[in-house]
Amino acid sequence: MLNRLLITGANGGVAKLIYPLLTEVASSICLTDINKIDHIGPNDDVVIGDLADPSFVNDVVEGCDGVLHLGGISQENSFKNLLPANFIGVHNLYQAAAKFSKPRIIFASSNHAVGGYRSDQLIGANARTNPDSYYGVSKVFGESVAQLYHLKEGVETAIVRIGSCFEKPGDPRMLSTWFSPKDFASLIQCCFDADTLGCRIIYGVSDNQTAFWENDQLDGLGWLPSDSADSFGGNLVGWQATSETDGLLEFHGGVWVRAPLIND
Ligand code: 15L
Repeated sequence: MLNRLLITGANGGVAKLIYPLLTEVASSICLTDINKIDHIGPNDDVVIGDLADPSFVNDVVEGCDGVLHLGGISQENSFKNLLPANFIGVHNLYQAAAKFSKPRIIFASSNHAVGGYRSDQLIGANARTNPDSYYGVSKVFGESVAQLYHLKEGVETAIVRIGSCFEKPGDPRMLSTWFSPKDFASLIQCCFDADTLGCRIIYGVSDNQTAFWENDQLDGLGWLPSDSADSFGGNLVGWQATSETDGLLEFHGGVWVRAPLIND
């Protein structure tokens, strides 16, 4: 068990889903976000701040023996808007990790780092990156920083290319990309428990029959997903096709692939 886990982006949707499932991961958790955080356990504390500020990041990383990095903008945006948290923030995190006790990091990357592949292409962890958005580019950048800090400083990272982490699959694409919060929480536990993690790429996806990704870097982790979108039997309550969902099933990244770049 970790002594102190840092969770960045603790006010985000994924953090809210998995935080209650992390009770066995650490004796105490430090929750950080740029916005106010409501949920908090008895042994946990909250620090509000900006990932783009290196002194804030140093303060929260110091004393932690594990980091779950969920922070940053989680949707497509302009390069300018993504720059502070998604690029500078991730760099600040790795600098701080190297400076203090080199906590193991779970880096929440995204399927949008490889979103440009077509849906009939099954890819493994070594496939070339193929971002579908500036957001995807920011995740590719974070993955590269993780790799660099492993090489130069020995900081270990599980790069988790998250598919769609929601309570349930919400559209037909998610029957392929869904990652149950329970499977993500068990992956986090296994990554912190493993004797050696190194720096590896793991697809954050449940055991969905039509998944686009092959998890070929799981050696020694003892993790396999136990949920599956198949169990919903294609039952997507509330989903309706609209002109905005055209092409949803064409690419790994869904409709993000054909969306115009946001430039400002
Ligand atoms: C992501 O990376 C986003 O953060 C999330 O909101 C979803 O859009 C997800 O990918 C997805 O592709 O379903």
